[in-house]
Amino acid sequence: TFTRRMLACALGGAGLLAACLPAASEPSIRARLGTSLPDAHPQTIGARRFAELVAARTNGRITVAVYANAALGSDVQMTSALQGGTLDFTAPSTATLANQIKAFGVVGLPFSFASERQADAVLDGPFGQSLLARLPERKLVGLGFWENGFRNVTNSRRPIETVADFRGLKIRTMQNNLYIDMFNGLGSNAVPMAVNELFTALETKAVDAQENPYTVVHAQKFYDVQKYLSTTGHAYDAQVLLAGQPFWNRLAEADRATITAAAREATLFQRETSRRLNGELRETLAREGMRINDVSAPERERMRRALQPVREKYAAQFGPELVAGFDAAL
Ligand code: EAX
Repeated sequence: TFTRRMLACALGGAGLLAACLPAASEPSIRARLGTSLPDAHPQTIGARRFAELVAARTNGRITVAVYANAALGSDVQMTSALQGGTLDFTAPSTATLANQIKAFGVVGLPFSFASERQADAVLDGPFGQSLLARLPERKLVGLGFWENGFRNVTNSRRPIETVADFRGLKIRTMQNNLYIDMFNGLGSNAVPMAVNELFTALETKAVDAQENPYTVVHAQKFYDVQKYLSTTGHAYDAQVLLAGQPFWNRLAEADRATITAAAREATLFQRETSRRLNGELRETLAREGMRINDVSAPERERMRRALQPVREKYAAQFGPELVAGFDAAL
Protein backbone atom coordinates (compact mmCIF):
# COMPACT_ATOMS: atom_id res chain seq x y z
CA THR A 1 0.00 0.00 0.00
CA PHE A 2 2.77 2.35 1.00
CA THR A 3 4.56 1.74 -2.35
CA ARG A 4 1.38 2.29 -4.34
CA ARG A 5 0.77 5.50 -2.45
CA MET A 6 4.34 6.66 -3.03
CA LEU A 7 3.94 5.93 -6.74
CA ALA A 8 0.64 7.85 -6.82
CA CYS A 9 2.32 10.76 -5.03
CA ALA A 10 5.28 10.64 -7.43
CA LEU A 11 2.85 10.89 -10.38
CA GLY A 12 1.54 14.05 -8.65
CA GLY A 13 -1.53 15.87 -9.90
CA ALA A 14 -4.26 17.45 -7.77
CA GLY A 15 -6.60 14.55 -8.32
CA LEU A 16 -4.11 12.25 -6.64
CA LEU A 17 -3.42 14.65 -3.78
CA ALA A 18 -5.62 12.58 -1.45
CA ALA A 19 -3.32 9.62 -2.02
CA CYS A 20 -0.46 11.66 -0.56
CA LEU A 21 -2.16 12.31 2.76
CA PRO A 22 -1.87 9.74 5.53
CA ALA A 23 -5.12 7.77 5.78
CA ALA A 24 -7.55 9.42 8.21
CA SER A 25 -7.53 7.65 11.55
CA GLU A 26 -10.63 6.22 13.09
CA PRO A 27 -11.92 8.78 15.66
CA SER A 28 -10.61 7.70 19.04
CA ILE A 29 -12.23 10.73 20.75
CA ARG A 30 -15.75 11.81 19.73
CA ALA A 31 -16.42 15.12 21.49
CA ARG A 32 -19.70 17.06 21.53
CA LEU A 33 -20.16 20.85 21.44
CA GLY A 34 -23.52 22.53 22.17
CA THR A 35 -24.49 26.08 21.11
CA SER A 36 -27.57 28.05 22.18
CA LEU A 37 -28.10 29.77 18.83
CA PRO A 38 -29.14 28.65 15.31
CA ASP A 39 -26.80 27.71 12.44
CA ALA A 40 -26.93 31.25 11.01
CA HIS A 41 -25.40 32.81 14.13
CA PRO A 42 -21.60 33.35 14.41
CA GLN A 43 -21.62 31.31 17.64
CA THR A 44 -22.55 28.19 15.66
CA ILE A 45 -20.57 29.20 12.55
CA GLY A 46 -17.52 29.54 14.80
CA ALA A 47 -18.28 26.21 16.47
CA ARG A 48 -18.37 24.42 13.13
CA ARG A 49 -15.05 25.99 12.07
CA PHE A 50 -13.52 24.91 15.41
CA ALA A 51 -14.77 21.35 14.79
CA GLU A 52 -13.29 21.33 11.27
CA LEU A 53 -9.91 22.55 12.52
CA VAL A 54 -9.72 19.97 15.33
CA ALA A 55 -10.56 17.10 12.96
CA ALA A 56 -8.10 18.32 10.31
CA ARG A 57 -5.25 18.83 12.79
CA THR A 58 -5.72 15.45 14.45
CA ASN A 59 -6.26 13.76 11.12
CA GLY A 60 -9.71 12.68 12.22
CA ARG A 61 -8.56 11.12 15.49
CA ILE A 62 -10.58 13.71 17.47
CA THR A 63 -13.99 14.74 16.13
CA VAL A 64 -16.30 17.43 17.54
CA ALA A 65 -20.00 17.04 16.78
CA VAL A 66 -21.83 20.41 16.92
CA TYR A 67 -25.40 20.51 18.28
CA ALA A 68 -26.89 23.95 17.50
CA ASN A 69 -29.90 25.99 18.60
CA ALA A 70 -30.02 24.78 22.22
CA ALA A 71 -30.66 21.17 21.10
CA LEU A 72 -28.70 20.12 24.21
CA GLY A 73 -30.19 22.81 26.49
CA SER A 74 -29.68 26.46 27.36
CA ASP A 75 -26.36 28.26 27.99
CA VAL A 76 -26.82 27.68 31.72
CA GLN A 77 -27.75 24.00 31.35
CA MET A 78 -24.91 23.21 28.90
CA THR A 79 -22.31 24.89 31.12
CA SER A 80 -23.44 22.65 34.00
CA ALA A 81 -23.22 19.63 31.66
CA LEU A 82 -19.55 20.48 30.99
CA GLN A 83 -18.84 20.53 34.71
CA GLY A 84 -20.60 17.16 35.11
CA GLY A 85 -18.71 15.62 32.19
CA THR A 86 -21.79 14.85 30.05
CA LEU A 87 -20.90 17.51 27.44
CA ASP A 88 -17.43 18.56 26.24
CA PHE A 89 -17.62 22.10 24.77
CA THR A 90 -20.05 25.04 24.78
CA ALA A 91 -19.85 28.84 24.34
CA PRO A 92 -22.14 30.72 26.76
CA SER A 93 -22.47 34.47 27.07
CA THR A 94 -20.20 35.94 29.75
CA ALA A 95 -23.49 37.13 31.29
CA THR A 96 -24.80 33.63 31.97
CA LEU A 97 -21.30 32.37 32.82
CA ALA A 98 -21.34 35.04 35.57
CA ASN A 99 -23.81 32.80 37.42
CA GLN A 100 -20.84 30.45 37.91
CA ILE A 101 -18.06 33.02 38.28
CA LYS A 102 -19.34 36.49 39.19
CA ALA A 103 -16.31 38.30 37.75
CA PHE A 104 -17.38 37.50 34.14
CA GLY A 105 -20.33 39.82 34.69
CA VAL A 106 -17.98 42.80 34.42
CA VAL A 107 -17.91 42.37 30.61
CA GLY A 108 -21.60 43.33 30.48
CA LEU A 109 -21.28 46.56 32.48
CA PRO A 110 -23.32 49.05 30.43
CA PHE A 111 -21.68 51.48 28.02
CA SER A 112 -18.16 50.16 28.76
CA PHE A 113 -16.65 49.29 25.36
CA ALA A 114 -16.39 51.88 22.57
CA SER A 115 -15.65 49.37 19.79
CA GLU A 116 -15.19 45.67 19.02
CA ARG A 117 -11.45 46.27 18.62
CA GLN A 118 -11.30 47.67 22.14
CA ALA A 119 -13.15 44.60 23.38
CA ASP A 120 -10.54 42.39 21.66
CA ALA A 121 -7.71 44.30 23.31
CA VAL A 122 -9.24 43.99 26.80
CA LEU A 123 -10.39 40.36 26.48
CA ASP A 124 -7.21 39.09 24.78
CA GLY A 125 -5.07 41.16 27.14
CA PRO A 126 -4.09 40.56 30.78
CA PHE A 127 -7.56 41.46 32.10
CA GLY A 128 -9.42 38.94 29.95
CA GLN A 129 -6.82 36.28 30.62
CA SER A 130 -7.25 36.89 34.38
CA LEU A 131 -10.95 36.06 33.92
CA LEU A 132 -10.16 32.81 32.05
CA ALA A 133 -7.73 31.88 34.85
CA ARG A 134 -10.70 31.70 37.23
CA LEU A 135 -12.46 28.96 35.22
CA PRO A 136 -10.56 25.83 36.40
CA GLU A 137 -11.83 26.41 39.95
CA ARG A 138 -15.30 25.68 38.48
CA LYS A 139 -14.18 22.63 36.44
CA LEU A 140 -14.13 24.70 33.23
CA VAL A 141 -11.34 25.53 30.76
CA GLY A 142 -11.52 28.83 28.80
CA LEU A 143 -10.36 28.52 25.16
CA GLY A 144 -11.18 32.01 23.89
CA PHE A 145 -13.57 34.95 23.93
CA TRP A 146 -16.04 34.85 21.04
CA GLU A 147 -18.19 37.78 20.00
CA ASN A 148 -21.91 38.21 20.24
CA GLY A 149 -21.63 41.99 19.81
CA PHE A 150 -23.22 45.25 20.88
CA ARG A 151 -26.75 44.73 22.13
CA ASN A 152 -29.74 46.78 20.90
CA VAL A 153 -33.35 46.77 22.10
CA THR A 154 -36.22 45.42 19.99
CA ASN A 155 -39.90 45.61 20.92
CA SER A 156 -43.42 45.30 19.53
CA ARG A 157 -44.87 48.55 20.90
CA ARG A 158 -42.89 51.70 19.98
CA PRO A 159 -39.50 53.06 18.95
CA ILE A 160 -37.19 53.56 21.95
CA GLU A 161 -35.92 57.13 21.50
CA THR A 162 -35.56 58.30 25.10
CA VAL A 163 -35.15 56.70 28.53
CA ALA A 164 -38.85 57.41 29.16
CA ASP A 165 -39.76 55.00 26.33
CA PHE A 166 -38.57 52.07 28.45
CA ARG A 167 -41.31 52.71 30.99
CA GLY A 168 -43.73 49.79 31.36
CA LEU A 169 -42.06 47.54 28.74
CA LYS A 170 -41.92 43.87 29.69
CA ILE A 171 -38.41 43.05 28.44
CA ARG A 172 -36.76 39.64 28.39
CA THR A 173 -33.25 39.66 29.73
CA MET A 174 -30.56 37.01 29.97
CA GLN A 175 -30.48 35.05 33.23
CA ASN A 176 -28.14 37.56 34.83
CA ASN A 177 -28.79 39.95 37.73
CA LEU A 178 -26.88 42.88 36.21
CA TYR A 179 -29.09 42.80 33.09
CA ILE A 180 -32.24 42.45 35.22
CA ASP A 181 -31.21 45.49 37.28
CA MET A 182 -30.20 47.46 34.16
CA PHE A 183 -33.63 47.22 32.56
CA ASN A 184 -35.55 47.65 35.80
CA GLY A 185 -33.31 50.65 36.38
CA LEU A 186 -34.43 52.10 33.02
CA GLY A 187 -38.11 51.73 34.01
CA SER A 188 -38.90 48.42 32.24
CA ASN A 189 -40.02 45.17 33.82
CA ALA A 190 -37.21 42.65 33.32
CA VAL A 191 -38.22 39.00 32.67
CA PRO A 192 -35.14 36.68 32.66
CA MET A 193 -35.34 33.59 30.42
CA ALA A 194 -33.19 31.36 28.19
CA VAL A 195 -32.84 32.56 24.59
CA ASN A 196 -34.42 29.38 23.17
CA GLU A 197 -37.72 30.23 24.91
CA LEU A 198 -37.72 33.83 23.69
CA PHE A 199 -39.34 33.63 20.24
CA THR A 200 -42.52 32.09 21.69
CA ALA A 201 -42.57 34.61 24.54
CA LEU A 202 -42.41 37.45 21.99
CA GLU A 203 -44.95 35.80 19.68
CA THR A 204 -47.49 35.33 22.51
CA LYS A 205 -46.72 38.85 23.85
CA ALA A 206 -45.70 37.30 27.17
CA VAL A 207 -42.94 39.89 26.79
CA ASP A 208 -42.91 43.06 24.65
CA ALA A 209 -39.18 43.36 24.13
CA GLN A 210 -35.74 41.81 24.20
CA GLU A 211 -32.18 43.00 23.62
CA ASN A 212 -29.54 41.38 21.44
CA PRO A 213 -27.11 42.13 18.59
CA TYR A 214 -28.39 42.17 14.99
CA THR A 215 -27.03 38.63 14.48
CA VAL A 216 -29.27 37.14 17.18
CA VAL A 217 -32.32 39.13 16.00
CA HIS A 218 -31.73 37.73 12.51
CA ALA A 219 -30.77 34.13 13.40
CA GLN A 220 -33.75 33.79 15.77
CA LYS A 221 -36.12 35.49 13.24
CA PHE A 222 -37.22 38.00 15.89
CA TYR A 223 -38.08 40.33 13.00
CA ASP A 224 -41.25 38.22 12.58
CA VAL A 225 -42.45 39.18 16.08
CA GLN A 226 -40.73 42.52 16.78
CA LYS A 227 -41.61 45.70 14.87
CA TYR A 228 -39.05 48.12 16.32
CA LEU A 229 -35.27 47.98 16.73
CA SER A 230 -33.55 50.87 18.53
CA THR A 231 -29.76 51.15 18.47
CA THR A 232 -29.13 51.58 22.19
CA GLY A 233 -25.82 49.67 21.98
CA HIS A 234 -26.12 49.55 25.76
CA ALA A 235 -23.65 46.69 26.35
CA TYR A 236 -21.10 44.55 24.52
CA ASP A 237 -21.66 40.80 24.89
CA ALA A 238 -18.90 38.21 24.58
CA GLN A 239 -19.19 34.43 24.70
CA VAL A 240 -16.52 32.12 26.06
CA LEU A 241 -15.55 28.91 24.24
CA LEU A 242 -15.34 26.45 27.12
CA ALA A 243 -14.18 22.87 27.57
CA GLY A 244 -15.31 20.84 30.55
CA GLN A 245 -12.43 19.85 32.81
CA PRO A 246 -13.58 16.18 33.03
CA PHE A 247 -13.18 16.02 29.22
CA TRP A 248 -9.97 18.13 29.20
CA ASN A 249 -8.28 15.98 31.86
CA ARG A 250 -8.69 12.91 29.64
CA LEU A 251 -6.73 14.49 26.79
CA ALA A 252 -3.02 13.97 26.14
CA GLU A 253 -0.95 17.16 26.53
CA ALA A 254 -0.26 17.25 22.77
CA ASP A 255 -4.01 17.09 21.99
CA ARG A 256 -4.70 19.92 24.44
CA ALA A 257 -2.14 22.04 22.57
CA THR A 258 -3.70 21.14 19.21
CA ILE A 259 -7.20 21.99 20.44
CA THR A 260 -6.00 25.25 22.03
CA ALA A 261 -4.40 26.33 18.72
CA ALA A 262 -7.54 25.35 16.78
CA ALA A 263 -9.63 27.36 19.26
CA ARG A 264 -7.45 30.45 18.73
CA GLU A 265 -7.83 30.25 14.96
CA ALA A 266 -11.57 29.60 15.27
CA THR A 267 -11.85 32.60 17.64
CA LEU A 268 -10.35 35.01 15.10
CA PHE A 269 -12.61 33.58 12.38
CA GLN A 270 -15.67 33.76 14.66
CA ARG A 271 -15.10 37.44 15.53
CA GLU A 272 -14.53 38.33 11.87
CA THR A 273 -17.79 36.57 10.94
CA SER A 274 -19.66 38.32 13.76
CA ARG A 275 -18.42 41.76 12.65
CA ARG A 276 -19.22 41.10 9.01
CA LEU A 277 -22.74 39.88 9.78
CA ASN A 278 -23.47 42.55 12.43
CA GLY A 279 -22.43 45.05 9.72
CA GLU A 280 -24.66 43.58 7.01
CA LEU A 281 -27.77 42.55 8.93
CA ARG A 282 -29.18 45.97 9.85
CA GLU A 283 -30.21 46.41 6.20
CA THR A 284 -31.52 42.85 6.04
CA LEU A 285 -33.68 43.42 9.13
CA ALA A 286 -35.08 46.65 7.63
CA ARG A 287 -35.94 44.71 4.48
CA GLU A 288 -37.71 42.15 6.69
CA GLY A 289 -39.96 45.01 7.85
CA MET A 290 -38.34 46.14 11.10
CA ARG A 291 -38.47 49.89 11.82
CA ILE A 292 -34.93 50.73 12.95
CA ASN A 293 -34.28 54.03 14.75
CA ASP A 294 -30.86 55.36 15.73
CA VAL A 295 -30.84 56.42 19.38
CA SER A 296 -29.10 59.81 19.58
CA ALA A 297 -25.77 60.23 21.40
CA PRO A 298 -27.33 62.59 24.02
CA GLU A 299 -30.07 60.04 24.73
CA ARG A 300 -27.53 57.20 25.01
CA GLU A 301 -25.62 59.42 27.45
CA ARG A 302 -28.84 59.88 29.44
CA MET A 303 -29.26 56.07 29.50
CA ARG A 304 -25.66 55.68 30.65
CA ARG A 305 -26.21 58.19 33.47
CA ALA A 306 -29.53 56.56 34.46
CA LEU A 307 -27.61 53.28 34.80
CA GLN A 308 -24.82 54.75 36.95
CA PRO A 309 -26.45 53.52 40.23
CA VAL A 310 -26.63 49.98 38.76
CA ARG A 311 -22.98 50.21 37.70
CA GLU A 312 -22.00 51.30 41.21
CA LYS A 313 -24.02 48.48 42.80
CA TYR A 314 -22.22 45.88 40.67
CA ALA A 315 -18.82 47.51 41.07
CA ALA A 316 -19.29 46.91 44.81
CA GLN A 317 -20.41 43.31 44.17
CA PHE A 318 -17.62 42.47 41.68
CA GLY A 319 -15.05 44.12 43.96
CA PRO A 320 -13.79 47.67 43.31
CA GLU A 321 -10.32 46.31 42.43
CA LEU A 322 -11.73 44.07 39.68
CA VAL A 323 -13.75 46.94 38.17
CA ALA A 324 -10.77 49.29 38.52
CA GLY A 325 -8.71 46.71 36.60
CA PHE A 326 -11.43 46.51 33.94
CA ASP A 327 -11.73 50.31 33.64
CA ALA A 328 -7.92 50.60 33.46
CA ALA A 329 -7.83 48.05 30.63
CA LEU A 330 -10.46 49.96 28.58
O1 EAX B 1 -25.25 33.82 24.28
O2 EAX B 1 -29.22 34.75 25.62
C1 EAX B 1 -28.89 35.72 24.89
O3 EAX B 1 -29.62 36.67 24.61
C2 EAX B 1 -27.49 35.72 24.30
O4 EAX B 1 -27.30 36.87 23.54
C3 EAX B 1 -27.29 34.59 23.32
O5 EAX B 1 -27.89 33.44 23.79
C4 EAX B 1 -25.80 34.34 23.12
